[in-house]
Amino acid sequence: MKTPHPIYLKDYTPSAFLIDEVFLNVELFEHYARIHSKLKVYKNPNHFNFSTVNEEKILKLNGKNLKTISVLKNQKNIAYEIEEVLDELILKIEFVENQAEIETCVEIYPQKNTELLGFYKSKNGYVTQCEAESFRAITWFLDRPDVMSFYSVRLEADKKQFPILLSNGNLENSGDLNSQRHFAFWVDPFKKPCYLFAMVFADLAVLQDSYRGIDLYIYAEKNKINECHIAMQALQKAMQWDEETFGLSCDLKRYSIVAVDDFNMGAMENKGLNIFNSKFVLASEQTATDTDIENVDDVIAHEYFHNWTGNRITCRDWFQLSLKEGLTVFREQLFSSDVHDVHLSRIKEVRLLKNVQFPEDSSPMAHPVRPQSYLAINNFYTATVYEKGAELIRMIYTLIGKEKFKEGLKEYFRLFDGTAATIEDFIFAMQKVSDVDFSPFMPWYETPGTPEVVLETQFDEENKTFSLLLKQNNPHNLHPVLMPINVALFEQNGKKIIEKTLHFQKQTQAFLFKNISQKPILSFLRNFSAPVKIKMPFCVEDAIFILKNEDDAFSAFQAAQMLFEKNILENQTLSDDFLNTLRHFLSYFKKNTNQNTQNNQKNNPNNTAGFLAEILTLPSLAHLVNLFEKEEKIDIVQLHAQREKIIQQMAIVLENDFVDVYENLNQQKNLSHGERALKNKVLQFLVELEKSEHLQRLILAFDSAQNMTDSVAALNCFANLKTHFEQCHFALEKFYQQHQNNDLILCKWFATQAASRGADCLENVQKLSRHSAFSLENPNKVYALIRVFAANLLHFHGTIGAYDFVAEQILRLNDKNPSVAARLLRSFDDFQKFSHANLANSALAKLEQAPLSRDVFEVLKKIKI
Ligand code: HT7
Ligand code: ZN
Repeated sequence: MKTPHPIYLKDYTPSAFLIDEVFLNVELFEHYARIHSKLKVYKNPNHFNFSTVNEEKILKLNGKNLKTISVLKNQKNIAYEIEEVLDELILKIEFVENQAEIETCVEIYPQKNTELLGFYKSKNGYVTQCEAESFRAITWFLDRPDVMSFYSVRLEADKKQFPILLSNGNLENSGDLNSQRHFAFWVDPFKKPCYLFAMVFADLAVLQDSYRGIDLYIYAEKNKINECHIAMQALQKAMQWDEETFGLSCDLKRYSIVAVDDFNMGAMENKGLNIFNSKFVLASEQTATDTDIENVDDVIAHEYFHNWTGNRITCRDWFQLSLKEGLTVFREQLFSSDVHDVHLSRIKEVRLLKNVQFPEDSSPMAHPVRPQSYLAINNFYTATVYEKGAELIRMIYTLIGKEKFKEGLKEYFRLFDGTAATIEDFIFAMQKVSDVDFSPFMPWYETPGTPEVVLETQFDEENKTFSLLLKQNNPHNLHPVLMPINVALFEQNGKKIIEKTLHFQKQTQAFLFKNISQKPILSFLRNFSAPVKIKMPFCVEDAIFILKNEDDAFSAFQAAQMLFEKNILENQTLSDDFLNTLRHFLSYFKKNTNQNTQNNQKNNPNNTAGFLAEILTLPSLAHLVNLFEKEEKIDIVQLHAQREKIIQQMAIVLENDFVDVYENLNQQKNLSHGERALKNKVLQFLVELEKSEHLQRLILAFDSAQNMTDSVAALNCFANLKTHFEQCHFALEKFYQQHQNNDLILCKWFATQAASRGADCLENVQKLSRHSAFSLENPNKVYALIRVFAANLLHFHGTIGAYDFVAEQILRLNDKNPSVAARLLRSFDDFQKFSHANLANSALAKLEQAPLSRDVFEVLKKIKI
C-alpha cells in the first residue's frame, strides 16, 4: 500500500452535501450480499462553498470493497467515476441540483470479511460493525458522523438459516416471500449518523423482558440464553439509574442487545440495537468470575448511556471522539460506583489509568485526548481518549460539584440534542451553569503527556498556619492548566480537621490553611482528583498513618502502593510497621475476631474484605516501569525479582495470619465478591511458600470450587508454581477437559498460561498458538493468548524470542484483521525503555518490510522513532 495521508482536525469543513433519508434493501445470499440503496441527497445550506462561485458540483461518496452494479440519479442511469485511494474508494457523481435521489446497487462478500468491520460473518449469523468508518464497506455513503439521516431498512434472507432479521428502530413489517426466504422491514424514527447503523441476520435464542413499557431483548446462542439474566438485570439497572441520576429516560419502544463471539472490541452502541462481544453479555457464577460479572454490568450500562451521550448528541468529527467516550466512561464510572462498591471502583479505575494510560502517555504513541491528526481512526480508541477523557470529565464534576454538573448536562442536551457536537459545545454548557472559567482547562484536551505536580509543605507553629506550595510541570505544554486537587489535613490523633478542593491553575501556587495548632498530616490528591503524577517528599510514617486513618479509600490504598513502590524500587524489604498494619487489617477477617468489631470494621470502607484484597495487591510491573527515569534502561528480570522478594517476605511474615483468614473465609458460604477476592489473595500468598500443606489447600480449592472466580484463582496459582509442575499440568488439563466446549472459558485457560511467570511461558504460549482451540480469526482468543502474553512484561521483555513471536503474530494478523493487529502492536509502545530494545528493533524491522495495513503502518511508524 502507498503511504496514507494524515487527516487533520484543522482541515474540518462541514459536508457539502447531506442525506436526509436512506432506504436500504439488503438481500443475503450464500456467497454474497446485495445492497440496494436510495439516498435523498441535498446540498448543505451551511456549507460555505455554496455562497461562493466555487460551488461544489461533485458528490463524493465513500466506499470500500464494493462491487458496484449500478448508479442512478432520479431513477436514471448516470455516468460516474470511481477513484481508488489506497484501500478505499470514492464514487464521484455530478450533482448540480439542490436535491436528488441517488440510487446504488452493490455486492459485498461478508463471508470473506475477516476484518470484522462492515458486514461480516460470526458464529451464528451475520452482523455489522460500522463505527468508525465501516458503513462505507456496506454501501456508498457520506461516511462521516455529521451527516445524519432517517433510515428504513428491508432485510431479506433464507428463513431457516436466519430466522432473526434485525435492524435499528421499529419492526414495521415482516413475512415470508416463498417457502425459503423471508423479510423484515425496520424503520428508525431517529435521525442518526451511519456509524450507528446495524443489522443482524442470525439463528439465535432470545431473552425478553421490559422496562417501563419498553421491550427489552437479548439475543444469544441457543445454549447460552440462560447466561443472559445478569445482562438483562444490568440493562434494567442502568435504565433506572440514568432516570434517577440525570433524568434521562429511554426514547425507544424496543431495545435489543445481540451477543456475538467474533467482535473486535467490547460492544457497540448502535441505536436501539447494540451488538456485543459475548464476553460482556454471557455470565453466571459458574461461567464467569466476579470481575467478569461486574464488567458485564459496566459495559451494558456504558452502551446504554451512549443512547444519550453519543447517539442523541453525537460527534461532529472523529477528533471529538472523547466527547462521547470520555463522558460515557465517566457516566459508567458513576453508575459502577453506585451499584458496586464506591471505594473499590475508584481504586480499579485509577489502577487501569496508571497501568495503561500513563504508560501510553509517556510513549511514542502519546496523543491528546482530542488528537490533532490520524492515519487510521481505529487506532484512536485508546486509553487516552477513553480513560483520560473520563478523568477530564471527572475534574469538571469535581470543580463545579455534582448538582451543577447535572444542570450542565441538562443544558448540554437542551442546546445540542439531535446534533453532531464538539468538545467546546460540552464545555460551553458546563461553563454556562457554573461560575468556573474553563479556558485554563482546555489545554487538557490539546496536549499529550501526564503533568507532574511538585508539592512542598510548611508548618508555621508560631502563626498556626500550614501552607502548600504547588508547582506544575506539563511535559508538552508551557502553560499551566486548571485542575482540582482534593486534600485533607489530619491531626496526629487521626481526626480529620480540613477537607477541601483546591483550584490549582498557576505554574506555582500557594495555598494557606489557618488556625492549625499542631503539625498536621496531609492527604494529597484524595480520590485521585486529577490525572497527574505527584512528586513530594515521602515519609513512611505519614504513609502508614494515612493507610490507617484515611476515610478516602483511594488515598489509603495509594499510601500502601507508595510504600510498596518505594521498597521494590529501592530493593528493600517492608518495615515492621507496615507489616504490622497489614496484620492488623487481616485480623478483622480471622475467625475469633469479635463479630461486633468485625461488623463495625466492615462499615468502615477501609476495612472491607475487598479493600484489603486491593491493599494486598502489589503495584504491577507495568506501573513500576513507568516510575523509571526516561534515560534508564530497565532490566525487567531484576525488577521482577525485587517485586517477588516483597511477596516472599509478606508470605513468610504473615503466613499464620493468611492461614487464619483463609480458613475462616473458606468455611463460610455465600461470600461477597470482596470476601472471595480476599480469600483468593491470601491463598495466593500462601502458595508462594510452596509448602505441602498450602499446596493441599490449593488442590482442595481447585477441586471443590463452586464458582468460576475460585476456579480461575486456583488455576492462576497452579500456573505460577515454581515447582510441583505435575500438579500444574494436571490442573490445567482438568480445566481444559471441563470447559473445552466453552470458548469464553477457554480464553481464561489461555490467558492464565500466557500470564504465567513460569520459565517455560514463551514456549508454552507458542505451543498454545498451534492448539486446535486457538484461532487468529477470533479477537477474544488473540487477546487472551497473544496480548496477555505481550502484557506479561517479565517474559515479553525478558525472554529471548518473545518479541519475534509476537511480531510474527502481528504480521499474520495484518492481512486478516488490521485493527486487532494494530492493537497487538501497541504492546511494543515502550520497548525502548528495556534492556533488550535492540531485539525488539529487529523483530519490528521484519514487520517494516511487509506490505502493511493503514492501521499497523501508523502504529509502527510512531513507535519506531
Ligand atoms: N463506540 C464503540 C466503538 C467500537 C469500535 C470502534 C472501532 C472498531 C470496532 C469497534 N467496536 C466498537 C465502543 C464503545 O462503546 O465505546
Ligand atoms: Zn463507548
